Amino acid sequence: MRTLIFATNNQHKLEEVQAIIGSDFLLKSLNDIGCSDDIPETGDTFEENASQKSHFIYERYTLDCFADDSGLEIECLNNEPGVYSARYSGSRDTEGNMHLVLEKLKNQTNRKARFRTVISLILNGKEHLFEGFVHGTITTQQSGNKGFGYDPIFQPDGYNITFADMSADEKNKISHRGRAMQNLLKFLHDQQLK
Ligand code: ITT
Repeated sequence: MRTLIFATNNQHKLEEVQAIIGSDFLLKSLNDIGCSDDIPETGDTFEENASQKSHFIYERYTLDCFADDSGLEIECLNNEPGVYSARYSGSRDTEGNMHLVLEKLKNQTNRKARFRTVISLILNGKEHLFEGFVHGTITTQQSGNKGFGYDPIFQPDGYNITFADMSADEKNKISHRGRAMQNLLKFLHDQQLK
């Protein structure tokens, strides 16, 4: 079985990706490889940040690895918070971040948004990028207690519940990260690396 390192410090992302990847690959976390560094993310785009994170690990450990950079893009806010999603309110305070979004969208009728993920995979020293989107709207109040981040205020198109109201399986089937991971898995299967 092939081993892949997922370069993230976000436990929720790790659990989502573990559920998607199933038993086809042995997924190892940064903890599993003894990496406790705060990996820099200084890019202006999801692509740059995902690439920065995967290269950081590859350069130190020379292991096949991937990293995801993701975030929420809100149409009427010129795609903010985007790459600043994790610290939109100035810190990693999920409640504060959601509160700021709801405040900025107060009285806004255009509440269209999307989540986007870019994954950078480094396999045998070569980088491959994968992308996933999910379109939806920002609700007027929080609902649900599952998931993480902005899930309680994001309602995917075609549903009348938020990501935080969904089971992990349901979210993974339609989410930005779920779709980007499906693209990555298809690539690995096509290369017969399973
Ligand atoms: P790593 O960089 O260690 O992977 P992170 O939390 O810093 O973890 P990102 O830089 O990709 O991850 O920041 C993404 C932020 O966007 C994240 O902290 C959440 O606030 C939000 N986000 C990303 N995916 C999300 C999802 O599926 N549901 C809700 N919010 C999400």
